[in-house]
Amino acid sequence: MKLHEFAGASSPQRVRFYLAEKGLDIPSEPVDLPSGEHRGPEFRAKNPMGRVPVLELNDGRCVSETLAIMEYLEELFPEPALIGETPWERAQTRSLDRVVELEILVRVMRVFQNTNPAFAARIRQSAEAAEVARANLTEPLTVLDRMAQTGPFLAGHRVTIADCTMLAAANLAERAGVVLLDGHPNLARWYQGFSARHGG
Ligand SMILES: N[C@@H](CCC(=O)N[C@@H](CS)C(=O)NCC(=O)O)C(=O)O
Repeated sequence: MKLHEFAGASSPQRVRFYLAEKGLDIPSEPVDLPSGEHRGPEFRAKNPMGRVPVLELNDGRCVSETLAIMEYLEELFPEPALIGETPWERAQTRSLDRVVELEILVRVMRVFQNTNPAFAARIRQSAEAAEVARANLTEPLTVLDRMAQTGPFLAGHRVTIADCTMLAAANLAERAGVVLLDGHPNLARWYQGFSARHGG
C-alpha cells in the first residue's frame, strides 16, 4: 500500500496521525498540489475528485476520502482500536469525529483557502466567506471545549480518530490565523498533550 499525499495538507495529516497512533508504516507518494498534479488525468484515475489523501492498494485499487481510508485500515488492523471496541464506543467516536470534521476542520479550511495567497489562482476567494466561517467556529468550539473536560483525549480516556482530525484542524488553524485554543482551556490542555504525542 501507499498513501498519496501532500506534506502539510490537513486531510493527509489526519491519516498520518492515525497511522502513527496505529504504529502502521505506509510509504508516502507525494502529489504536487501547487503544480496541479492532482487535477491531471493520472491522479484523477485514482480519485476522480482530485483530492488527497488517496490510499493505493498493492493491486492498484484506490480508496479516497480520509474517513473511508481510516475506516478501511481499521478493519484490516483492528488493534489498537481507534474508533472503538464496542458498538456504543464506535457510535460515540463517529459522532465526535463528524463534529470535529464538519463543524471545525471544514470551517478552518474555508478560512485558510479564502485568505491564503496560494489559493488566489485556484479558487475565487471571498473575504466574507472567510469571515462567516471564522464567526461560525465560536459555538462548536465552546461545546467541544466542554466535551473535552474529562480528557486526556477528546473522547475521554480513549484515543480516537477524532483526536487525529482535531490535531490537523489545530495545525491548520495556526497557519490560517484562526484562534482555536485561546479561551478554551480544555482544548488547550488537550492540544498540549496530543500534539506532544505527535512531536509538536
Ligand atoms: N473530503 C476529503 C477532502 C480532501 C481535501 O480537501 N484534500 C485537500 C488537501 S487537505 C486537497 O486535496 N486539495 C486539493 C484541491 O482542493 O485542489 C477528505 O476528507 O479526504
